[in-house]
Amino acid sequence: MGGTATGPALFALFLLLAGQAAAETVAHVAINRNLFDPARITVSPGTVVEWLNGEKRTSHSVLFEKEGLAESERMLPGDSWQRTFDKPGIYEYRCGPHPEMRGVVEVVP
Ligand SMILES: [Cu+2]
Repeated sequence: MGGTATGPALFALFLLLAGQAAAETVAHVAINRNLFDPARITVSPGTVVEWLNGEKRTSHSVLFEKEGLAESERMLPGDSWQRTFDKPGIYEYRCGPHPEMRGVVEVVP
């Protein structure tokens, strides 16, 4: 009987670890009327930020210009784009085609 408990115990451990991996936090930023909403968002390290273009016609992007990163793909209405933020810091961004559209992601431990 001694060996039979190992399987269930390992399975329980697997479920625990799988549950932790699935507990990824996603924060949402909407894009409407040529604005990021909210324009400033504060998240914990490891958070996935998802931008969703809620416009009817206008396409937008997310560009972290100061970091020298490539512009996101253009988001057509209904499209979304994600970035995971692992390190604490202040990440300013703007929209590629609309430089006046600005936002900030603040990552705080
Ligand atoms: Cu835009």
